Amino acid sequence: MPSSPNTRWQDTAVDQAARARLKGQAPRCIWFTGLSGAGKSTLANALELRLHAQGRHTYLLDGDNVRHGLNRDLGFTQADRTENIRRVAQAARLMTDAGLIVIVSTISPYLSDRQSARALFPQDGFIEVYLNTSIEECERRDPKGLYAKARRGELKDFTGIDSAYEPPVQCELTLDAGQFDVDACVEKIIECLTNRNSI
Ligand code: ADX
Repeated sequence: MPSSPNTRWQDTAVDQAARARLKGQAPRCIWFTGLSGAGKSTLANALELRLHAQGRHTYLLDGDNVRHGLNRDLGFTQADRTENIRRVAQAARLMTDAGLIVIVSTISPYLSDRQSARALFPQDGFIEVYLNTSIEECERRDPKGLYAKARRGELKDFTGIDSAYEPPVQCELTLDAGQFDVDACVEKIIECLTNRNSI
């Protein structure tokens, strides 16, 4: 929906199909969701490395990184997270329009926000990967010391502590990153992409 009644969609002579053809790949958005410390960034990195080595043109949108620039004005209230995910999804959408395989790594805790993100892509264009690492395991790892801070009451609205995480009801792939190692998880994602004719 346009923000103003006075704007009009402008078609471009070079379209997504033409851009993708030049790259010899099917544009996709691979969307990681899960708690902080679940292993999303590690896995997203490993996946990008693997796709890059295969000659795929990729880009990784990592929640922490995007919050340094495009989303630096947003915090962690429900409204801010919703806006965070809306912008990340729109950026991912633009990048797939450019012909890229985009990997998104954000907590994206709300079902409805992930649903809105999915709706921006064609049916086979959005692959949601849920890292179901338990809160106990994430808190045990606590790579950034944020769970400890949240428990001490020094960090409000922390996902899994005093802010909700809504797991996917239906997604393309669920990974138990507590059980499988990184290589095995990447393998499962590659298998999923291959089965869906995505790579
Ligand atoms: S999301 O909920 O809006 O999707 P996003 O993935 O962008 O979150 O950012 C999460 C990262 O921000 C975490 O990995 C963590 O490093 C940091 N962070 C800081 N404060 C919070 C908080 N209150 N809840 C969750 N993550 C937080």
